[in-house]
Amino acid sequence: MSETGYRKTLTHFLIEEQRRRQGEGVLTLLLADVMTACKTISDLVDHGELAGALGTMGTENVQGEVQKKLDVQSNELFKFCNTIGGHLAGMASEEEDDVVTVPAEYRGRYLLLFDPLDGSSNIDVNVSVGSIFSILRCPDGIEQPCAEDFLQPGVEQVCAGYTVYGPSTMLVITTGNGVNGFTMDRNVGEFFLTHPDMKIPEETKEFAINMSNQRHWEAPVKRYIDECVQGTDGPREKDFNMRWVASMVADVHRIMSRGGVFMYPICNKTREKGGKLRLMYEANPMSFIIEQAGGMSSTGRERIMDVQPDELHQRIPVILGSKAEVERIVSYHDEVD
Ligand code: AHM
Ligand code: MG
Repeated sequence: MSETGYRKTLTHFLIEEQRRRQGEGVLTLLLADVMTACKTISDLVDHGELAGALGTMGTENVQGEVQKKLDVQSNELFKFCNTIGGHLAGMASEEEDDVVTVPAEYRGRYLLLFDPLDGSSNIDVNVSVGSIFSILRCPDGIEQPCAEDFLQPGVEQVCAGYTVYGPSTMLVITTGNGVNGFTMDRNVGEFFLTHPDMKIPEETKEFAINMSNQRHWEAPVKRYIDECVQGTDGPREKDFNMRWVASMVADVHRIMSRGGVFMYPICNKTREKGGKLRLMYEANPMSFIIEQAGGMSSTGRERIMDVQPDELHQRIPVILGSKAEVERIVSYHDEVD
């Protein structure tokens, strides 16, 4: 907060970041468009059934998942808000089979990837959901990007962020210079800096995993969770707590705030598909944020942001959160591999 008692707006924060980078302001303007999409989705989520936003569409997305009305509306909003700004060469969405093209007259130099409404199984029960996005540079000399142009490892991300539509709507963002959190003032319609320079607490007593998959897990994950559950009677010599919202954005946001580890590991149920969560729309942007906040993100066997993607909708095992915990889980994998 400033001496006057006023908080910095997201726009002012981004302009300061742009000066630091000596950028031209393109990313700042692009993010303003992304924020318009997020603010509008926040409003839809707020109104729920009043906005006719709940329920299913009766359609399936490219992943073969039943689409909720809000999945479809959020996807349309992201595309609409980000097409004519002139900053994007193309978009890719978890809800779309192929790359979303940007008409030639509007084409810019960045690529935007997004999961417009993550955790959509929670929409109809009025539990937190979120949006996740990742920004890459369009490779030089590409007029109209195709899927291959998006297949860049997470280390190439220019920016990543998520918006959690919870009791309050919060945006958490990184441009590679730490992580900052903003809370939306619904009356003013603006995000204000409320959580500067977020760092993941190192000390933790919490884990987040879907325990119903326990019988399908691999030995290293079984061992880690088993040791946590043993509490003061086991090798960790402390009691752990478990939380699972089943909205990655909400679960990761809790870990950003309180520390801990979030896992959707490879298991017998997800092995055929390569994992449950999507590399380009979920794992990479969240990994960028987690690493920038001092945490760690791994498949259990390699750093997620180093993975060279093979396809746009690729799935991947995810283990992220407080560094020492993730290191421990990776070491358990090393011991058996
Ligand atoms: P979605 O993008 O279709 O909403 O699916 C991703 C979500 C994540 O937010 C969450 O961590 C996970 O799926 C929950 O999976 P499960 O229902 O198996 O617990
Ligand atoms: Mg998702």
